[in-house]
Amino acid sequence: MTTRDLDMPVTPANALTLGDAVLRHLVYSVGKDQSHAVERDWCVALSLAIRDLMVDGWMDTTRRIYKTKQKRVYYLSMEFMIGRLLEDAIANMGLIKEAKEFFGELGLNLSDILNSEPDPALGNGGLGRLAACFMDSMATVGVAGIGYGIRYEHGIFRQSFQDGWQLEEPEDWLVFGNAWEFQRPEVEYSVEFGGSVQRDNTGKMIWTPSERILAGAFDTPIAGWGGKHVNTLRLWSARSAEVLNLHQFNQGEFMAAAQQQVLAESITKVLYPGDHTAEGRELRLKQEVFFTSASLQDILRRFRLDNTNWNELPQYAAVQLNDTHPAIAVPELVRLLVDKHGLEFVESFEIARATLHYTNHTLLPEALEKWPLELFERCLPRHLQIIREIDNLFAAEVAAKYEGKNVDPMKAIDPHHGGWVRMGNLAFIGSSHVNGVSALHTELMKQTVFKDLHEIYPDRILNQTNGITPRRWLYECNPLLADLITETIGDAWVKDLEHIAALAPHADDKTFRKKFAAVKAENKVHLAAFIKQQTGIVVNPTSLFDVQIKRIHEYKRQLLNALETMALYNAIKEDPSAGWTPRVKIFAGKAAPSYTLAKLIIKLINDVAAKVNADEDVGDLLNVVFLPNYNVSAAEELIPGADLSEQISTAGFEASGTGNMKFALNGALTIGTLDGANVEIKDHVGDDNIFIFGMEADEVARRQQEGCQPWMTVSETPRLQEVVKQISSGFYSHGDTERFAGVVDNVLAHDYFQVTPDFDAYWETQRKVDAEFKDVDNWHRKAILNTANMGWFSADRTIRGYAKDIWKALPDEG
Ligand code: 26V
Repeated sequence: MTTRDLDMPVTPANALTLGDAVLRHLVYSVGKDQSHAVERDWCVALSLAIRDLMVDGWMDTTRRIYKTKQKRVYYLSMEFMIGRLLEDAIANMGLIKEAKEFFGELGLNLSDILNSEPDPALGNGGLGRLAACFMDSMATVGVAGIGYGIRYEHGIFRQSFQDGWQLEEPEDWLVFGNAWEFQRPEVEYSVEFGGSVQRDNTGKMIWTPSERILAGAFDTPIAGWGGKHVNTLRLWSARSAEVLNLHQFNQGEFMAAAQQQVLAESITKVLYPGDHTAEGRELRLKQEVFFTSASLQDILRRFRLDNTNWNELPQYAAVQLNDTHPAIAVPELVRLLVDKHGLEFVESFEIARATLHYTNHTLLPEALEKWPLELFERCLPRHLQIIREIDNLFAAEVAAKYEGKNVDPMKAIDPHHGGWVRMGNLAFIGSSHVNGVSALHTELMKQTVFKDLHEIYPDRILNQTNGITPRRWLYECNPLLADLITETIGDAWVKDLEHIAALAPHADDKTFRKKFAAVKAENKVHLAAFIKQQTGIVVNPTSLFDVQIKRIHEYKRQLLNALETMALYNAIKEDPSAGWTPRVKIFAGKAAPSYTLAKLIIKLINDVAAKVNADEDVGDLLNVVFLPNYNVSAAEELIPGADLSEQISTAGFEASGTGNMKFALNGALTIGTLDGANVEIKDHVGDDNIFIFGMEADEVARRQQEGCQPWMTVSETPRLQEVVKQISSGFYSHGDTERFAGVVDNVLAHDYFQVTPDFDAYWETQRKVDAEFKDVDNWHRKAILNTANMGWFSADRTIRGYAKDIWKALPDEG
């Protein structure tokens, strides 16, 4: 045995070649030799080797931030849809080529190894994926960012289909451990619930909680492009304050002894998938308080390391609230300052308001959080008191400015209708900036949900249109296109996507168009293989690949797409030789487990797929595919192979969309409504290179208010009428006339999301798509112009916008 020389300097990770480092980890960390290692083992060994390389940059970054007192940005989010981390880390560290070569020499395929990593899906959809893109961009731009969230033991459910119906099974991303995280047992905070509040003899409020849960930190380093700036994603895991009731255990009451622990740990057990049971709601509120309180305690501790003046907090820390889920930060920060640090209430509120900023991500009434007062009284009595005081302060502020203004509808607490805490109002009142996520959405925020508050604080609302990281969403997911772009204009676009504009002139170059077309063709062959492997369905890779992938929701109108598919099927059947453009309709997305209609729409699409795909008269002219278990990894497979991107939400309802940006960047043309960021995408790619149809937001709002008669519209839309008749007569359900009654009833009697009045415009526009796809060379010219004109939609631009307008945090230039 060798003895260790304690004075020996630590060998920096970069002293080894990547290959040697991987082999060392395979043996000494994974405990396997090469001959027995399976892909997962290589994946862990490679992750650890790359992580080592990131650690030096991570520590340098931290030291630099402390030294320069760079302002820190804290991104509080219930969701981080990070997806697999290994390829991202290798790419950002500039080691893709080296890794490929190393495994090549061993006769192994890097992409098989990358695919063996579990996909952490700690989110529901767009809001969570945006948080992940922001982490990448903050590190690339040099913002001193820390992401705070929850280390869910189980991310969003795994979706499969049984006879076409959605089945939900628990997801298990941590089952083989997590190579990326560093557990920090010493970083632990107590988060309290319940109990009562009493005034002591000095007049101070004393909260005696009845429940205490500990939050423990797990850190994941997030490297920016080039690996120089490395930020942290800190996720909290819950633990009982009481380890085990040994007394009960010794009495043989094993279940009771462990109960406290099980209850406490249930807080971070599972991601909330958006259902609405009473027990579920209480757990969700506790999750929100849990991670928000732990994060704020951590932020204050860090601030106190080198600062004693609380009034300087906003100068050194900006806290971004990702939707209202962490809005409890408003009273919690005030509570920490008043109850724990002895500040006055008014001063504390001023500090909190100057530190906090709130992003709104939806105008849908059911997604705007509100909690029963009763629940707050029971779980958070001290916070409720503080919210009442904030409301009073707010009312006084308004009264001083506008005499006679009725503030009640704007307050955080609504004492009527049974009593509610309105989290959107609370977040607005307690933040210095409130932002929307696309130009249209921000405008609608001002006109609708926050109309009154906007009148009082006209400078508070501003826009920051969403963006996506070009590293994951082009460089990594589409290596063929990335290589072609780099070969043509150089590689500056990876770090600064605005450089991709240099591609535009090449749209007029026939040779380049050919190369671009060859890349798309190869990506489609790859996607066809993926579809076959996932579903068994064989599709023709030369068909038009028409893709709609996102959460299943009425406002996103997968139903409109499905109805058009059925109408197209009828038309093809009627005249198969009419020169149709062969098309594959590809769907993917999860429905919330309790969202009955969304689940019925999935079943309908699966039933349509079964019928259409089996019809030999139709053959390759139309195929329908619903891929199970949509997640970040599936998106990375699908997007590079798409020709057409479906962004067909009811105008006024999609706050931004970010999938729309990913498709356009990868050279798919969009068919879409003037909704969310589609409006800005159209402005950038040009009217000729996008297919816009349907009603605009103001018309939709007018029709919804007037109340329309969808059955009349259906009767005036023959193609749609026929399809609705077929569905009700059991055409897609083996004669079962009841199965889709819920869908038919919705279309005919309610149609809140205006599928029927947009149907014809959508049909006509799809036929325009058919015609344009026939001129394949011109199609590719437009596709190139989409890619070339998407530079502005980099999340780096978005982050710079937040840094300048909201956080006032200068990036670290390195
Ligand atoms: C609401 C709820 C309510 C029930 C429990 C689970 C749950 C989870 C999340 C939400 C809020 C959803 C808001 C959201 O994801 N909005 C999306 O945000 C994207 C990023 O800004 C944007 O691109 C999408 O248009 C928007 O729908």
